[in-house]
Amino acid sequence: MTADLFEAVLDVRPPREAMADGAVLLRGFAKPVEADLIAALRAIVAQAPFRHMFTPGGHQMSVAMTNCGGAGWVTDRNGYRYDGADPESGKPWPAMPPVFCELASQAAAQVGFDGFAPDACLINRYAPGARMSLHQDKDEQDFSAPIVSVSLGLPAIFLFGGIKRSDKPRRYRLAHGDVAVWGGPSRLFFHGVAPLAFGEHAAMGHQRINLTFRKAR
Ligand code: MD3
Ligand code: FE
Repeated sequence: MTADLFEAVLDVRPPREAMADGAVLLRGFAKPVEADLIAALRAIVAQAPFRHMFTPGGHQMSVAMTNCGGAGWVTDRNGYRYDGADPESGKPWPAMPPVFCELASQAAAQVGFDGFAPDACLINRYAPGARMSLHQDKDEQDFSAPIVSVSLGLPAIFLFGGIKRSDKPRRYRLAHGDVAVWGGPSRLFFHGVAPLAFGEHAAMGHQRINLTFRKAR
């Protein structure tokens, strides 16, 4: 408790933390471009609004999603897939803004994945109570490319398991501006997000947004 209070006041957490082999958390890495990210996000959502997709099992997701880039991740009664077009509009997903692509590529390079050029950016919106159950990201063609995630708005508890579903997840707090890179052996690790706690963030309000950059094709 006292240690947590000191950490909150002094912000003594290290800027870079290894979570697993190939998985690195870069705290605050997106802060220098946060205003540009938020402006670009607004423009994307005006073209391709957030929606609650259905899983193949028929459940509606608590997380609302949209995409930008050449390939967008979608789920419906037919399954999970990448689609070049937004099924709601029939139009291509909005282009990936240069500030998104450059941030993802620079974060990957920090961790030793040079030349990361994502073609997909899934944008997840969590309202309080929204969660993502434990899963693997395996709808992509090439698992040698890492995944980069950028957290904005309210903090979340990220659950990071192992290669087996039964591996006990460790918990990491992901806050506004944090960027994580998941490559190498950790690329196929199970992971999820605990139900979002209520709160208010100065720039983002009552929500958490996560940008997940992937090489899908
Ligand atoms: C670890 N999103 O969209 S991003 C997802 O915060 C997803 O919205 C979460 O999991 C979110 O699929 C977590 C962090 C993340 C993304 C992919 C990973 C962590 C990962 C792939 C392998 C291991
Ligand atoms: Fe995932």
